[in-house]
Amino acid sequence: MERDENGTKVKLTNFKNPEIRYSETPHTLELVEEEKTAQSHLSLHSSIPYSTFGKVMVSAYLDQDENMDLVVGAPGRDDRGCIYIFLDVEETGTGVAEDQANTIICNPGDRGRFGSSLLTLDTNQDQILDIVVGDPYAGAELLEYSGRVYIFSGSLNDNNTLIYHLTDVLDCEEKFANFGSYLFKGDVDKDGTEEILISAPYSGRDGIQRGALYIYSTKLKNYTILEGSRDYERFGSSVALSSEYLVVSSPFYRICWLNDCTYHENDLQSAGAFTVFSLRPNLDPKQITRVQGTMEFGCLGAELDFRTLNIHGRLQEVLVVGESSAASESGDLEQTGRINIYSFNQTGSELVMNNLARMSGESESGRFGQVVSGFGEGLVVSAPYLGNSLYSYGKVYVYDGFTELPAGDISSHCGVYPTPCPGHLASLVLTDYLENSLFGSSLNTFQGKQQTRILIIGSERSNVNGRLSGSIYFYKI
Ligand SMILES: [Ca+2]
Ligand SMILES: [Ca+2]
Ligand SMILES: [Ca+2]
Repeated sequence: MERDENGTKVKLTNFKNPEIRYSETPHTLELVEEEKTAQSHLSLHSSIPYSTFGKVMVSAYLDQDENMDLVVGAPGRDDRGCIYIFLDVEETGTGVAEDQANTIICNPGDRGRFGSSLLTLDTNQDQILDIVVGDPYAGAELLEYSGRVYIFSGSLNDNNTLIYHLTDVLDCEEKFANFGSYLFKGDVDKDGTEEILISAPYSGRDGIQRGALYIYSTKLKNYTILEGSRDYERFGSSVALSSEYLVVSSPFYRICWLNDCTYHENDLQSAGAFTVFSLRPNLDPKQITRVQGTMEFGCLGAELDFRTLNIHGRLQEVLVVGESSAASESGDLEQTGRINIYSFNQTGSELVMNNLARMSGESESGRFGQVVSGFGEGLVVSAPYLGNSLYSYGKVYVYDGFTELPAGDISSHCGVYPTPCPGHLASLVLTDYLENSLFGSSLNTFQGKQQTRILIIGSERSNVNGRLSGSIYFYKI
């Protein structure tokens, strides 16, 4: 043990990057993990207040070269929303996003939150990726919030410069549906081309906020709808696709106490659920099972992501499911959040899903598992609200794999206070230490030049260059 002006330092022997620090005034124990942190090598900050730049982002090869490009949503800008396109983003300089962007496209409508969701896909099959942008608040001027999705097709002009034209608009007939809140893509009918999946989580569907997922053919000619069945479940809030399965979440799903599912005080409100569909050639997805949450207000399915992880030294395809408002297993920490890692085993028509492991957040209200991403065999998990109700700073945890994965709650096996300790198995724990910036509200990973892995972290409420203007940070991991 040693003492300094900050208190008494205690060295730990069973911790990878070992140190907790004890302070006498007030009595606190703080986990010090300096060796696991890294500095961003590049950052971009919007200079326009309330832009929430960095709320969503997507990386793709947009122009015809081998340098990765990036599209970032700023849905709050000017009460309309805009998207920013950074070509060859690794070459971009640090600084003001408005100065560094190659192109900024703003909402063709007057009001809304254009850029709340983003996707790249070649809808007209001319070999140039198009940009699909959601505005779930379209209709705001009439207070109807039906939502709308815009398709901007890319083309090269005479100077070989990439330009975008608005070529399609997808509208939703239903008021208050928030169509376009989230966008996904994947080959749902197994014909070799990817469909666009558009969620409308507030869609009623013969009830209230049951939610719907519209599956559009690549050429946008027709669509099918999958929908929620229980009021307020918000089906479609997250989606994951593998080559065999489509998984759709309902994070506000209520577990009913009564058989007819009318309200009862013993209901588990917002426990959440996710529904697994099998993908079939040239047919609509077929529901095969639904997994329900077990914790009231846990919001199982706040995030879904198929990943191939190194577990016990073996590569395995798993479904990572965020349960971002779950309390810790001891019940001590409210809304700390957790992730659940499920394996899939299909025998004939029966699908068995095993909860291989869970990992919980380290702080009350942290929302660990709100956003999940990955790279290769690794996993990245964010907790954007870490802290307390007055002051929070987000953290992002990078895991290279789980060769030591114990069963059950793997974040409670570090044997030190405070538990859970999701940083224990992480190779990197990143934060911006900026108050209430929502560091980790979005994540993006891609393979950069010279085999580097690039992780981009969004802080949609960062105040670096203007109130709630938003920032993104780049790390080599
Ligand atoms: Ca490029
Ligand atoms: Ca195209
Ligand atoms: Ca298809």
